[in-house]
Amino acid sequence: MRVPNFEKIKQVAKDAGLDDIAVTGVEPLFEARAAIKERKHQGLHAGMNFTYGNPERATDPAQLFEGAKSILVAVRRYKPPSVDEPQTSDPGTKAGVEGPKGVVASYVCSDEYGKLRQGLTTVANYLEGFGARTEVVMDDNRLADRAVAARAGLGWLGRNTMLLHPELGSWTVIGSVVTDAPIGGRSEKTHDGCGTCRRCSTDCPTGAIDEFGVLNANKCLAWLLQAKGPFPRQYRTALGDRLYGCDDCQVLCPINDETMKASETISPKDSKVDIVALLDSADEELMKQFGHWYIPRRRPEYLRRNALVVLGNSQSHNDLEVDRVLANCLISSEPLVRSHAVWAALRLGKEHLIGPDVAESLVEHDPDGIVRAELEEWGISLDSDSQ
Ligand code: B12
Ligand code: SF4
Ligand code: SF4
Repeated sequence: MRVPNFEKIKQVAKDAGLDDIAVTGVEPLFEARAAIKERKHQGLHAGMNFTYGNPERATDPAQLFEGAKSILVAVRRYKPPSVDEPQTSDPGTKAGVEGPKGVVASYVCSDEYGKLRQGLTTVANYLEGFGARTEVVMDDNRLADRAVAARAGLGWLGRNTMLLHPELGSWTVIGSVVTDAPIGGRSEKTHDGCGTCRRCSTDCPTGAIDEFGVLNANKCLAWLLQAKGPFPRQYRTALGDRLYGCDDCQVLCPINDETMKASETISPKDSKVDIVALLDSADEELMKQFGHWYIPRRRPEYLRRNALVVLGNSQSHNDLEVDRVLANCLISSEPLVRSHAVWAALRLGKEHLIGPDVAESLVEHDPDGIVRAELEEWGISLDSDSQ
């Protein structure tokens, strides 16, 4: 096999829209393996699968295929949210004028992973032109992307666990091309640049980051929005207006200050979702619009669950449209939707939507008792004949 030159690969990657690329070997990522196992052991993974499913494999790139020798790791930057326009602090809107909005994290506002995959595939095709075997790997269970990127020298792993690239910051997605071509040009690891800063730990809305580089997914809003079951009551207020993903530990990170000032930012039209329209949409329409998100069990009621928490946090006390969608959600056939509608209605002070007659019908077809439990949290208990 002719060996491709790394400088030429860099040019191919740049032309394919990748912002930086570096090379490393396929040796196991022992530190990452220990970290993943430790998180799992402590239950900090909140039952997630991903790299936690098989930590040995996710940290042993040589297992990707026999003869794999090098990994080209690339980052692609995406637009951060606008700093001028608060994304998460003011879920309320002028009642009846605009209606409440839910905020979507920047990385899902456009198809960033699709563009990353395209760029990586171009690099892979280039290598294949030399007779090399390749495998594109990104954001799946087979490889710990941040660990391999850090080893390749693309940045350091910050306290918030993000890969912090010295020039691009953390507004990047990461992917790799694993190949049997022996590619030279390995870089040094980037030194830690967090120093004494602790901002992501102190300012995370739920306190999900405690020790350096340790995230407790049981508290992380980005995970809770994707997790099954009722949204944990103790984090509903902290959710604010986030509908999908959370960008706080990137927005507040000083390493990102320059990139946030310099870059073009996400337009609110791409990052804000109309909550009333979402709750009005039929299942099919919801999946058509948001089906590319990670939605538990691919069930649209999880989108409604998240939207109802956002709605409860909004200031829409006097919006008749809000009353209308809440009343519809209170008669949903899904207990998950009804229980979150109870929370939203009562948090907005709309007790009139839940009279005694409504409360009794709410707990019909509630096999897990989640609607009843929600009512009880608000001091509304039902006598035994309504069970
Ligand atoms: C599971 C997962 C999640 C989970 C858990 C995240 C977590 N921190 O564990 C949830 C759903 C919460 C999540 C959220 C987000 N995610 Co995510 N996620 C993943 C996934 C699939 C696996 C991550 C993983 O292996 N976690 C296990 C832990 C143990 O590993 P780690 O987080 O990488 O932690 C490393 C460091 O902390 C370090 N470490 C551990 N201990 C110590 C101690 C010290 C002292 C030091 C220095 C380092 C250190 O070693 C660990 C192993 O590499 C990856 C894709 C992939 N296949 O790798 C994407 C990935 C990490 N996610 C990504 C993104 C964009 C996000 C969000 C920003 C999305 C959003 N806006 O909502 C948030 C960010 C939240 C956060 N602070 O992490 C990007 C990150 C890009 C980048 N530049 O870093 C990835 C790489 C996807 C991709 N291919 O681009 N994610
Ligand atoms: S994504 Fe949000 S909730 Fe999760 S650790 Fe970062 S700031 Fe905290
Ligand atoms: S906020 Fe501070 S401690 Fe957290 S990742 Fe950024 S620089 Fe590091």
